[in-house]
Parts: sequence; structure tokens; C-alpha cells
Amino acid sequence: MLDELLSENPDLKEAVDLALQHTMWRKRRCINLIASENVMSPLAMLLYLNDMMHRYAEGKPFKRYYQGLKYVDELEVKAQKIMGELLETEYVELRPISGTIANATVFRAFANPGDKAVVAPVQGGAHVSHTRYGTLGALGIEQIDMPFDIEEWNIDVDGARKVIEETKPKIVTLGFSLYLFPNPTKEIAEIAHSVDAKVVHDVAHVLGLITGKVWENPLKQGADIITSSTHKTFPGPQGGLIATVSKDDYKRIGKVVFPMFVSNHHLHRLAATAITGLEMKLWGEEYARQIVRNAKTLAEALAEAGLKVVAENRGYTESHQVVVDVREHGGGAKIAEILEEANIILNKNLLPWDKPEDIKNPSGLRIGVQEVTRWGMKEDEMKQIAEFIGMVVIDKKEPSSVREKVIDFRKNFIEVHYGFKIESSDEERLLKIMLHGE
Ligand code: DSN
Repeated sequence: MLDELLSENPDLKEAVDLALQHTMWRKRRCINLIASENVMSPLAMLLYLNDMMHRYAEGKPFKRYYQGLKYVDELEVKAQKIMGELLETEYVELRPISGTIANATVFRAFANPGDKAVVAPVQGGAHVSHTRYGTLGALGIEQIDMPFDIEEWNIDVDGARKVIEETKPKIVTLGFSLYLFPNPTKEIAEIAHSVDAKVVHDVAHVLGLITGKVWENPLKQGADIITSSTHKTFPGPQGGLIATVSKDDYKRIGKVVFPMFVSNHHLHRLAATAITGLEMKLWGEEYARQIVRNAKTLAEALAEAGLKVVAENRGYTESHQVVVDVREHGGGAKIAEILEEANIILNKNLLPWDKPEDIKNPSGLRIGVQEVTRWGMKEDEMKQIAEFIGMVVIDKKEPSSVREKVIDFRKNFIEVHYGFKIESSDEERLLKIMLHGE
């Protein structure tokens, strides 16, 4: 029946094929090492398909501008509570639909156009939304960078003190998208608070490491607010989150979320976020520990294979990421493209010594192991992945020959770990309700 429909309608066939091909390729035949992605468990995915995706809910739970939301209200409060328990605070906002919108909200709540923000150095891997090119600039807030210490692969605290004390910003941001070691939150927060600046720590990359208790929670280190997405090391649906320890800050943030940055907050993700949060309560610590073990093992194996892994003096990494300098092999763009031919998916990245104009072919590769860990891979598999990468980058093997080996290897990792398991009969039952309402 479907085949008939598709053969009669070439445009439909193309659209359906593209979505199916992508899914089969990325879910079954690739090693995904993009550091900002992950996969949901089948239960979270199925519940993500719920009817809330069609609805509006402007305002806060139980104080909405639309009717028909009695289940949405309760679910939103439940999801906030679960995330709050994981983050050890009662003040969680789940309405921002992405990490960037979470940042925009907080920047707008605590600074006006013309104010200053001292930000974690872009050179060290801060996200574009913290810059003049992104959200910060769009809001008319001036970006002033803290200096970066390449030896320590972290923020230079003495340099940051000088900049913060001289410029007296309204906001100080921390957090990186190229994130190997925790930022010195405590030290920076003390300096920022001495000039009455709010400390906003963007933990998008490490949220799952924080909820898994292998990475310090900035809210316990003096940060006033954390912003995040919910789909990187925290393996939930794509979405945003803000958390704070202050009731006043929470109220102020809430007034900016809606009506300024979010009208409809994509309600179907609330169920999936709640389910993923419960999974992280049960298995998140084991998951986070394995992620860090895997990242360290991969870094060491890549170095042994002859690649220049950064931060060797600091043990390469304490996060889900591994960063490799591939200048001598032709640069990040070239190597990332060749690896894609071998079905190894990762991204090129600017490294601290690159200039902005190097963006098209920067020095680095950014590698994240959080998704392969969720597919059940452990240290032995990290060594195997390093071998595949070495075959392409060092031994210059034909990527298509490595691709065959990658596809074969990937066949053994098709179940999501650290999540709820359900029977296929349950999947069918839930899918039927999601599609047809009963
Ligand atoms: N695009 C994400 C990343 O790759 O780090 C951040 O939003």
C-alpha cells in the first residue's frame, strides 16, 4: 500500500526516502562522534510523538492563555521537578526551546542594550551565542573576552580578574562547546560578584556529566544561573533549560521567556525530557562514568596511533570530548570530510591558535563519545574506533574500505543503554496511541 502510494507520487517518495535513508544510515551504519548529539531511548522517543506537539501553552503551568492543558500543566511541573532533583534546585525553566534561546533569555533578563558581558573566551571554545556574532550581539550587549591559558586549556583566572574588575560587566558567562576541563567557576564567581555581575554558566555540553555527578554542578560553585540544552551528554529530546538557585532570578527569567523569546514551547518534548531525567536518575552516574572513561581511552589510543591529541599535559580530557590537532594532515575540514566517507561522523573545530579566517579549514577535530557510550560501547570499542580513525588519517587507507569495517562493527551496537527497555508489543501499543489516539 505504501509502496503503491510512493510509486504514484515521486515527490512524496523522495521526501520519505530521504528521512528513512538518513535514519538507517545514522542509526545503524555510522559511528557518530559529534560532541553535541545523542539518542533518546525508544520509550522516550515514542512518548515524544504525543499529541502535545500540536498544542499551544503560552504562560506558566496552571496560568495559561489557552484551554485544554490540564495534562500539559501537570507534566511540565513533573518534568521541572525531575530536572530540579537532578540539579539540586527547585527553580528550573523548561520552556526555552534550545540552549541558544535559554542564553538569549538570561542575557536579556540581566542586561540591557549597551551593557557589557565578560565571556568565556571564544578562542577556548565558547558558543557563538555568547558572542557579538550571536545572541549577545543581537541583544546589543558588548562582548569582552576573558583570556585563555593554552597550557592549562582553561580560562586564565588572573587575566579574567583584571578584565572583570576593569569593565564591571552586568553578566559574566562561563562554559564552552569545546569543553575538556571544568571552568574555574568558584574563582570567577567570586570576582564577578565583587562587581555585582551575574554568573551565567552554559552547561549544554556537560549537563549529563553534571546529573551523572562526574562534573561539578556550577550552581554549587557560585554560578547564579545555568543554561543548557537537553540533548548532548544529557540524552533527551532537543530543547533548552535554565536553572537557578534564586527565586527572584527565577521569576525574572520567567517573565522574559514568555512573552519575549518563546510563545509555544514545543510541549511534546516535556514527556521525553521527564523520561530521560528518570533514566538519568537510575543509570546516569554509571553512564557518565563510562563516558569519561571512554573519552580518556579514546584520547590515549588516538595518541598511540600517532595523532596529536591536545592537552596531553593534563591527561587529555575530563569530559566527553577529545580534541585532535590535524594541521599536519591537511586540517580539520579535509579530515572530517574523509572520515565521513568512512561513516565516522565528527566535526572540524577552531583551536585556540586558529584565526577567525581559518573557520573554513581549522586545525582541529572535536570528538564526543557520549552517543557511542549510549549505544553500549566501552573501552575496547574506543580502541577500535581509534584504529579506524588511524587507518584513514595516518595510514591513508581508502575510506570506503574502512567504511565496510565500520558498518560491520556498528552492527553489534543497536540498543540504547542506560535507559528504559520495553517489548516490541509495547512499542506497537504506544505507537498506535500516538498515531491514532487509542
Ligand atoms: N551546535 C552545538 C555544538 O555543536 O556544540 C552547540 O549548540
